[in-house]
Amino acid sequence: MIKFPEGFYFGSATSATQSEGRVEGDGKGENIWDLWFQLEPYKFHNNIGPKDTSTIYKNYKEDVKLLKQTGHNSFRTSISWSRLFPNGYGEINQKAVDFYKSYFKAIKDEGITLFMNLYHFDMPVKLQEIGGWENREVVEHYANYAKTCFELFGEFVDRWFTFNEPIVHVEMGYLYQYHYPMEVDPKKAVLVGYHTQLASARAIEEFRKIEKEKKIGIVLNLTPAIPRSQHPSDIKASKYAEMFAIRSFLDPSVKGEFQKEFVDLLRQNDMLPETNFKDLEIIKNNTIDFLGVNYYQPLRVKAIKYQISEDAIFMPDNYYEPYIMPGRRVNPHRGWEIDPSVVYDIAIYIRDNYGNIEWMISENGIGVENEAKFMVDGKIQDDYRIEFFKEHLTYLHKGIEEGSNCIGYHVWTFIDCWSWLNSYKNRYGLVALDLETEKRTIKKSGEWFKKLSENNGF
Ligand code: BGP
Repeated sequence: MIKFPEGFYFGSATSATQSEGRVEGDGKGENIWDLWFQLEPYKFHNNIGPKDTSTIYKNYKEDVKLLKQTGHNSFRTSISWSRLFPNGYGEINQKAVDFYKSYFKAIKDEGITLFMNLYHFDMPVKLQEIGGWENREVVEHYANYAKTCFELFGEFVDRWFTFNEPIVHVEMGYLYQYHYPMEVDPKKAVLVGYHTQLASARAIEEFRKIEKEKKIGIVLNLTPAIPRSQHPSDIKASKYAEMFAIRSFLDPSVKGEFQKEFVDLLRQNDMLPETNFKDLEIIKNNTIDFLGVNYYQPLRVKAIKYQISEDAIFMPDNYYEPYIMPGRRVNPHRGWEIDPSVVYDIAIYIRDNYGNIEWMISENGIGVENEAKFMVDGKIQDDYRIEFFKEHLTYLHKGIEEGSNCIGYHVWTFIDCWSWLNSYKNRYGLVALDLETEKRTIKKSGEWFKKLSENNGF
């Protein structure tokens, strides 16, 4: 049997926008997802927008019972900035305060450790209108929002995260057009990334003034880049991939400093934002206590094939190309490679390069389309999901045995949730959601997860 350390966190993660849903009169302000859906609904799978997410806003009392029934000893969600501050700052929405207090208290009453994230891709529209993360003022609005959350909800929250996968809103919003505002502007992308890192540090600074015992971290999607071969060109490409995709946030978050080669590269390309010494000091002095790692797929890369033209726009993939390995194992619904052994690599990478900082798997899961076809007697028999978890946990355990300081494993996700542009195409939940009736039914994996948590292993 594979046994995890005493007190290991087993649970799941979700986010506010993906799970809460909206009801008339809830007082929530709009975020960029609400706006984008109004502007271009056809971009969203089956035209389902952020209003119609898993309805936790209405059903949280029942849902908290399901957390217990699926063996959660811990759970992560996020606070919706635009629900709490409809304008991003200023007046607070009292209905949001009441909802979150009651929701979080219900979770605590079940004895579940609560992890709370402050930002999951969801910029309030009012702040996007003044430039979003491009604007230094927004950093201060975020710091104020964070401080307000620590004050209002600190009694219920055990551990905090400042951001979920910050590289995503940088790359998807400002380089690759999968998130609003869908720009292609590398200089802005760098500025947005820099302000995001600064915002994370500012939140930590506020946290330290209020909270002396509890811990705060950041969730990153970090996987060591795997070069196609040991050829020096492929290895060089993998270093670039890590520089952009991983170390850009990992180094300043854990070590308080940006990677020197990264700063040099940005400088050579005239991409560096204006910085002031004080802001860099804030980043230096406010590093994280622990790290969340979201892992879905390996980052395989190879050397670029052609010389980049002089006119080319500065892009990360001018320096490395994704490598589609022949014979790779793939989840056809999402198109993502499956390689559980990378969990072990992550464990060792953090152990050896980042001072063996405390960390956890904060998301891992498999999204499957048309899951209803696996229904037998009203229950989804998702054995593939159980296998997926077991394989990843086996490699995680190996990393822990070899000294990596991992404290938990959270799956994505609790109840089938809305997945950005993919809406409800792929289902990830331990609990199935019927979109018509809002009925929740525990899947086979949810039952298995309960045993996993009770036995602290499998
Ligand atoms: C992570 C995000 C989640 C979630 C998950 C699954 O990167 O933090 O919000 O969406 O990916 O991905 P997707 O929903 O795109 O299938």
